[in-house]
Amino acid sequence: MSRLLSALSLCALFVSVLGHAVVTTPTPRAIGSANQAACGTGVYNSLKSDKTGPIEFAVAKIDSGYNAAACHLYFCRGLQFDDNKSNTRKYAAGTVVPFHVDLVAHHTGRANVSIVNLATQKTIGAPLLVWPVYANESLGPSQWPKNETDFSVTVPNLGSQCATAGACAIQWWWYATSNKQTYQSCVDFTQ
Ligand SMILES: [Cu+2]
Repeated sequence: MSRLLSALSLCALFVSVLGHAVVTTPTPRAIGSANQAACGTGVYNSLKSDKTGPIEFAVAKIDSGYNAAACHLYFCRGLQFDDNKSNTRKYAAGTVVPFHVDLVAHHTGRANVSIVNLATQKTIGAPLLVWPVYANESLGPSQWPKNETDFSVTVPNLGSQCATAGACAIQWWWYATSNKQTYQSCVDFTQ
């Protein structure tokens, strides 16, 4: 019994310490030196320590090296295009893009996938996909909806808005209302 209890508390410890979700397909923006320059070492180290961790953990590490004009933690997780110039792809209108999310821990919230304008930091058009309820923590593994971790979005015709690398990304966004934590991954593309 005591062994079971300690195993359970170890598990709870892992759930609270380890992070929570990140897109793994397509390969999303990664962290690099441009993030450290913009966000400061405290934020950089926090983001780097766990790519699935909530943005709020990094916000708690903001130090004097944080440049609010350059590091937008609640947009693409503060990860910078300059660190990801070699990781952009081209999506013609109508391209169906398969996604996989590594969902490490469930916290009930809501989520969506949108195309974002990287200059204005606003969404372009309606979300491509919306989950009114996401990662419902009251469900067991056998009940987890498969489309929370494996889904596809169809890239619309964006005119000329996304012609230049660094203009647009697809952003996966999850806000866990149950613990007030935010998760984002961005996939840079041109059209
Ligand atoms: Cu979590």
